[in-house]
Amino acid sequence: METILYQVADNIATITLNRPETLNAFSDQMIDETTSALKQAGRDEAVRCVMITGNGRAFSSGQDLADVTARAGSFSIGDHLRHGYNQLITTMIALEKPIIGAINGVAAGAGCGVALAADLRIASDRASFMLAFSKVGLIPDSGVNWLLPRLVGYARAYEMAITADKIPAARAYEWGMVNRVVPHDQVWETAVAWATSLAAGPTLAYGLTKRIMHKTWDMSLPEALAYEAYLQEVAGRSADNKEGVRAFLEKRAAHFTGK
Ligand code: T3D
Repeated sequence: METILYQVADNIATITLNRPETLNAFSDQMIDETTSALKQAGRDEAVRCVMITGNGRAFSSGQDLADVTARAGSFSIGDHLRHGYNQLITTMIALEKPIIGAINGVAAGAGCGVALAADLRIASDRASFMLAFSKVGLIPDSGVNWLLPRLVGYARAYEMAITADKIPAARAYEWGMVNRVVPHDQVWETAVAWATSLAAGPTLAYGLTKRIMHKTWDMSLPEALAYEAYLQEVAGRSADNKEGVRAFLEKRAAHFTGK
């Protein structure tokens, strides 16, 4: 990996976007490496929580605009999305382990899309979110049109898209885009503390919860209830369910294995 750092320790995989000279703009290589790292975290049984952050003062400034100018006239942005960002966002949503975004600075354009595709966001009080797409004459992509209105509602999402205004962390919290805002120097330790706690949790149940919460958006109530019964059957057969019940009855902390 040349554009990101990938590290696994204490059941937590950490992905650090690492092109600080461009505010961690996404080159094709960084899109591919981030996607590969997420897939690797998904396959690795030792990984029970994933963290994603940016090196330097930004989370990510989105698509590398210097690369855009080097494109041939026949270049297809649609294909670029299909083969790049769409794979990245789909991998994040399909990864059945919690992903924490430690949002250390500005998250713009596709960088905002990646931040929103994390399951939980802890933002530095210096962070901001910006749908920079319209500034370069584009529509939002990288899942933003699906993710953002669900978090903040259509009017706020549309406003962010057409103004490209920077939404500071405090307002993002008020709008429901982030779970916590902490002083800048505490963002990393807060994210690690949360990840450590999640990595000791019932990983299978966390993963199935992520799956069902995404799937039920498009379901009727009867379909959602049926799907709950189906997945609860799976969770109910897990070692963690047995351990959780036993631990409650024995009045002790549960020791979950994630299985
Ligand atoms: O094309 C497709 O495939 C479709 C996909 C599109 C997805 C998208 O993400 S479209 C949106 C692309 N992103 C942007 O339009 C954001 C561009 N950046 C900015 O607006 C600003 O940089 C920020 C608001 C993010 C931060 O502003 P500021 O003032 O804190 O920093 P800065 O001075 O603008 O940037 C610092 C350096 O990073 C600077 O380089 P230099 O002058 O120090 O050598 C700047 O050029 C570089 N940089 C920032 N963003 C990008 C970038 N370099 C390449 N690509 C960038 N996106």
